Amino acid sequence: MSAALPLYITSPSVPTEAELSALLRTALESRRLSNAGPLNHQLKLRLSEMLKVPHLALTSNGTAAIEVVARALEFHGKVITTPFTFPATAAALIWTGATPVFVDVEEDFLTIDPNAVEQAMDESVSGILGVHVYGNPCDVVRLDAISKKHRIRLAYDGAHAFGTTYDNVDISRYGDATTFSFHATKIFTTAEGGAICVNSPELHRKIELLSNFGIESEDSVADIGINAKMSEIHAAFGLANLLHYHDDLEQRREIRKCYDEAFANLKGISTLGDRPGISNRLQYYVIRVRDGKRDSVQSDLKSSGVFARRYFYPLLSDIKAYRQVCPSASNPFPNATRAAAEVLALPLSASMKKEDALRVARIIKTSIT
Ligand code: T4K
Repeated sequence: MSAALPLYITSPSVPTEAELSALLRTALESRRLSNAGPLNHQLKLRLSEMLKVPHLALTSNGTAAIEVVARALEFHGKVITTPFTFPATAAALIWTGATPVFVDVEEDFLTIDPNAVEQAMDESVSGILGVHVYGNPCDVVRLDAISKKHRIRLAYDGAHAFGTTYDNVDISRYGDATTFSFHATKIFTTAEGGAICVNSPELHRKIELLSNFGIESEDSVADIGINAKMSEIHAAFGLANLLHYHDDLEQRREIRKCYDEAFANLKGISTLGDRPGISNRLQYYVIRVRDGKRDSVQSDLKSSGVFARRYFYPLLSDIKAYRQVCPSASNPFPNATRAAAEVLALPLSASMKKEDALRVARIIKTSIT
């Protein structure tokens, strides 16, 4: 019997060489490689239609997308966010001159707790940056009410939530702006890339401007922007990947179902639930391992060639560099702290087979019993 192949947290969806080269030919023949070329235009159109969103801008990655949004919404002073996230969320705030104020997350969905947001509110808060953790939306209704009450802007880091709908509309229709990541590890990928969705045409224009150095025309630089543009090569990769996107989702759904069944009544393990009203939470499959056994389960998986990841550990509030610039980091975050000690993201990708998921579940069962 041959040894099982290693399984990573993800394996990117890739187009075939023929699919990609057909699209790349446009860029190669025209020698148009960047700066709002025809492939960017096509991808923008396809994604806006698919998500049914009014305004979508493409970016070089999900981190740059947050930075552009922070500038476009004029975040300054304090911005309330969560310590239970990938470093990019808070780093983007700090790089654009704001100070993250960390607050705790909700126990069930691990998204920012609206009660904690209310409690942290003061006059120097200019915005809220929620994170749709693992594709589970924040409590968008309550956060919307809080941001309106305090007259501050509300943005979402939706790096994990591409294609998620809430109450049958795309998740990016909530708040002032939502960012997505199209990194290789994401459900829809352009290798590196991202997007920003907004409802307001004025805000969209500002975002496009800021993503291209603030250049309005040959004669005018209207703002202090940066380079957050997606290249034509990355846009070609995205367009080619869209050919398989729905099949990929189906396969991910199958794997998720398999895991759900395997962990349904397993003592010591709980799975993360979906916030009611959402669809398509297929970016990450996350379990919580109780009784302090998370790290030994991860290590047993690793010994068998299964590379699960502790997204998100450590909490940003426990990282020295963040503690030095975020006074709020020394506050207690009981829900986030417990989650950081228990969560384990298991391999999930469209190239996995049911047998792979069953193998992962078997190792976990043996490890915890
Ligand atoms: N906000 C949130 C909430 C995020 O999670 C992220 C990114 C962002 C913002 C920022 O978006 P981007 O600026 O990245 O667009 C990975 C990703 O690099 C990162 O995009 C992602 N979140 C994060 C959750 O995961 P690492 O350091 O865990 O990646 P790495 O290199 O260890 O890769 C994980 C596994 O994926 C590897 O073991 C194998 C597999 N892999 C990875 C790559 C890059 C492949 O099979 N092929 C590949 O090309 O951060």
